Amino acid sequence: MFRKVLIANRGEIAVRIIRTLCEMNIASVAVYSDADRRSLHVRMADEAAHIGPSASSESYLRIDRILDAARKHGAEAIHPGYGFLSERAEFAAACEAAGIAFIGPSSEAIRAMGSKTEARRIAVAAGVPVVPGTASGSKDPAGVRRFTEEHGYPVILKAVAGGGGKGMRRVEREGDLEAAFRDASSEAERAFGNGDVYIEKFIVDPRHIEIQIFGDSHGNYVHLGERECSLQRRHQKILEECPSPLVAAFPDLRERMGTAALKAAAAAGYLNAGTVEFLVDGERNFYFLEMNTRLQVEHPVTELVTGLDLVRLQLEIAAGLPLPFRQRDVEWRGAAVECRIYAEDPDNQFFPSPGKIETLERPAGPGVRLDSGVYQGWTVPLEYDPLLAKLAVWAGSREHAIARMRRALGEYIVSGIKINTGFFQVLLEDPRVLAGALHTGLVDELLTAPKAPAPSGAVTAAALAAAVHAISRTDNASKAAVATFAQSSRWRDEGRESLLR
Ligand code: MV4
Repeated sequence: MFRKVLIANRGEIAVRIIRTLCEMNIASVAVYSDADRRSLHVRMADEAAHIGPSASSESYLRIDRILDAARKHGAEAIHPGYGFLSERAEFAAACEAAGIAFIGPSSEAIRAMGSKTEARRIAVAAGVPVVPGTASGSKDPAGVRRFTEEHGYPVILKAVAGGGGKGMRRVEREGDLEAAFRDASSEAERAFGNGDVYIEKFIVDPRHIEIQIFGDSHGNYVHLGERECSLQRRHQKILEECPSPLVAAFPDLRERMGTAALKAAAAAGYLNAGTVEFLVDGERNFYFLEMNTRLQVEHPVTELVTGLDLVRLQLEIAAGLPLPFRQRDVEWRGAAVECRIYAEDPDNQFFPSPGKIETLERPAGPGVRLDSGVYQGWTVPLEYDPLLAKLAVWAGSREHAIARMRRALGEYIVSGIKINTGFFQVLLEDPRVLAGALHTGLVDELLTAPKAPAPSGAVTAAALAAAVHAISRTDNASKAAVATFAQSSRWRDEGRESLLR
């Protein structure tokens, strides 16, 4: 096993990785920018290397400086975390060339999966269902027009180099196709330096369910089941859970999606941790969407339900060890929910709210896990993603996990900055969320729900009494709160083209 590992990341995920290194008696090397001199990950690591100014382009994205730090500190391996360089094939290749183990898949696998059409090709070749669409991208709309002539509307245009919603356009009718194609292509060119666009049939109100997989260097593959990630806002996941309520209701789905995910991974000769994303339609048909070649933000819900440490598995596989268990040994117990805690103000259009954390009270108690990258007295820098922490809970049932999450959210109190815990309280009161009837548009629907009419003096006591009788107290409270969020969210939407609705 490695004796020393460098973490090419910051914040809560760097802290998460350091914790496992500590348990495995592996020395940790943090890297930090000017803005992160006093950050928790630097304090927790055994050693630390300054890698440049606050701008990530001058620090966390600098392959040369990170490799210099690894050599200087004698690190034998680098864990990239998520974001930053984690899915840059050239970073994995540079590590390989420097004789430093990259804790993740090969640079070729990262490059292959970075092309959405190449990933689709691999899935198709492996016999995994994909959404009907074109096999390759183009800068010329002729190919996608031919597709719509055969398959009709609605469709979705996607950037070949895309991800996270950039370079995507939903198109409802022939008249909009040409302009949408040009928009998607130029947006993709600006964002990824590649304006190639392909087309898929649009799946209406899908669920987003992903499968965690692992492959080792001995040819063993296992899947660790699914995560339900349908609750998103503007292509950012905000709440994730395991099991998916859909899989809980139709358990054969886990086996079928797990097997499909492993077929795609094996076809790509995939090594280490990966996530295969699927869209699931109203008839429970699932379609391969893309494969993420990194440890994901939401990995804790899988850890809570399977009892495994995914970072430990990554380290063991990168060190050449075989997976320490077989597929039949994997068990899923109870239910886990995770909320992403952001320094942002839900009452003010979810604007980032960086600043000094004056006071901080952290949730704890039975079944509560807090993966946090902050401490009281620290100043949240404005240069980076404002994710402060992930609050995850485990309980015997989904119902209990949600109750436990609401209890833990209530215990999470900060002053000096705004956090989004109140928004989760509202979300976790919504009848559709409680019923597990999730889809990727649900959060936006909640946020744009019409504002309840203001109470008027003319309302009679009798009418009030009847209304109170008809609608439960929690329902009222949640509607009022949702209306507040809806109002602020509409401000943000002004002047912006809504991507998919
Ligand atoms: C889709 C889709 C419907 N049909 N593809 C959005 C992010 C990107 N990874 C893929 N996305 C979608 N692709 C087809 N053919 C709907 C979405 C989508 C979505 C997917 C996952 C999670 C949230 C989403 C929010 C809106 C749209």
